[in-house]
Amino acid sequence: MHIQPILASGNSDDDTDASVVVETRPKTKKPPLYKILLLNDDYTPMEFVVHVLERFFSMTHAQAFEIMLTVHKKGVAVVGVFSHEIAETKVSQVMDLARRNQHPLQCTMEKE
Ligand code: TYC
Repeated sequence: MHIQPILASGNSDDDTDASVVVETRPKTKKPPLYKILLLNDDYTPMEFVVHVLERFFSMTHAQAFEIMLTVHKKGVAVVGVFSHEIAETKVSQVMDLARRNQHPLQCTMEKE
């Protein structure tokens, strides 16, 4: 939704136009949020995925195990929702750890 200043305009278009801002509503656009998605694959060990969810998404072991199983069964799950910068950092951290451990785990982000 666009919010614009409300203008009171005397006439339309010339130099004598004495347009005056009579009211503005405060522009408080909420920052967009991004979902982080974890994707299933056939090779990443379940324990590694659980570890990733505990480490980067502050889940308990039980929560992490449950979400890991959801991804395993359904193919994908949202594992968190964050600002763009935080989401980008977490995706990088997950992808980096997976790569360093030679697992094909994939993690992506998309605007909510
Ligand atoms: N499917 C994997 C296995 O059977 C486990 C797994 C779960 C992998 C979640 C990725 O995001 C994932 N070892």
